[in-house]
Amino acid sequence: MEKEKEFYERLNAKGVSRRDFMKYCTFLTATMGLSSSFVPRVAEVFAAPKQRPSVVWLHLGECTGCSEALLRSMYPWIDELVLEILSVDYHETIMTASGHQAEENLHNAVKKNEGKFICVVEGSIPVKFPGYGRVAGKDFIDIAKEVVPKAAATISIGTCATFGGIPAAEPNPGGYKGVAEALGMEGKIVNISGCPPNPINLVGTIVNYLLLGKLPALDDKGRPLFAFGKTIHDSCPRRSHFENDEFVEVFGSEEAALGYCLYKVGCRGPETYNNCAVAKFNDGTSWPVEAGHPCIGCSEPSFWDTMTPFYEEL
Ligand code: FSX
Ligand code: SF4
Ligand code: F3S
Repeated sequence: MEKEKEFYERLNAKGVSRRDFMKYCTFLTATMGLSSSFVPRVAEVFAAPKQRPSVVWLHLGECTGCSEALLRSMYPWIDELVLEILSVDYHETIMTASGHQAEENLHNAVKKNEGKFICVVEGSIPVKFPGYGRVAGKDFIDIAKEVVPKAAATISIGTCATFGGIPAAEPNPGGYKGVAEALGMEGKIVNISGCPPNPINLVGTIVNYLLLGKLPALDDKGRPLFAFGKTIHDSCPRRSHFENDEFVEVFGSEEAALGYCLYKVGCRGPETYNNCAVAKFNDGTSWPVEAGHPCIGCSEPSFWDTMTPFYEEL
């Protein structure tokens, strides 16, 4: 109780009311596909955490947009909430340590918490020329082989880590692959795709794990069904225009101003699985199609090769 009181006091000091926090928990619970009866238990995961699992966050071949998405564009205080329920022991972007000290943190975290830590991997792995990507003189593939099998659970975040992403685009000279494929661990790693991915889907996966003691159910590509069970097209607010043959053919046109369907200017929503229409980005502000931009299929494998040329009808 005392812990919970302190938590709400800390939130208050950041200008976040209990009401805002409960609103967030309601949104998160719904995104996770749980009934509203779970809202108080989801709130408790943050307010009175029973455990604070160690997290080792690896950066491989990527642009760091995934970390940026988590740390900057969500509710301004979500990063702090995540830091309250997790002990992030290694994260190259946000840790203060550098050089040998950083390396030491990584080894200590893995050794001390073997079989218990959560590994989050951002970025893909070059397998043809492993030396294309290195940290501290070590190839990405060796870092991943050393850390990932020792984690209690591994989450690949972003399309690079899940399916290879932009680094793996044709002609892919380095032979980049997603983490599960590079390590031969398909089906054993949770894939949260998207370039960038939506942070709420990472938070939902972790809260699911802390609340229910297990990872969420996955689709055949290793993605949580709560987020990737439907296509963009299934939940698109422009869908009625699609059904009525009302299409945007030119950007900036009257049809575009009327919010017509973006299929003819290249929308890949019908073949892209993700919850962008419901979860939205930037504090639930908007998402590509709402902003008038077609979905480019950024959460599907090989999207850079199979969904291009962008802006052209399928
Ligand atoms: Fe990839 Fe993450 Fe795209 Fe970037 O780091 S999923 S390039 S948005 O951000 O890995
Ligand atoms: Fe489907 Fe895209 Fe049209 Fe939305 S804008 S209805 S996702 S084709
Ligand atoms: Fe990506 Fe399409 Fe969503 S481009 S961010 S999956 S709308």
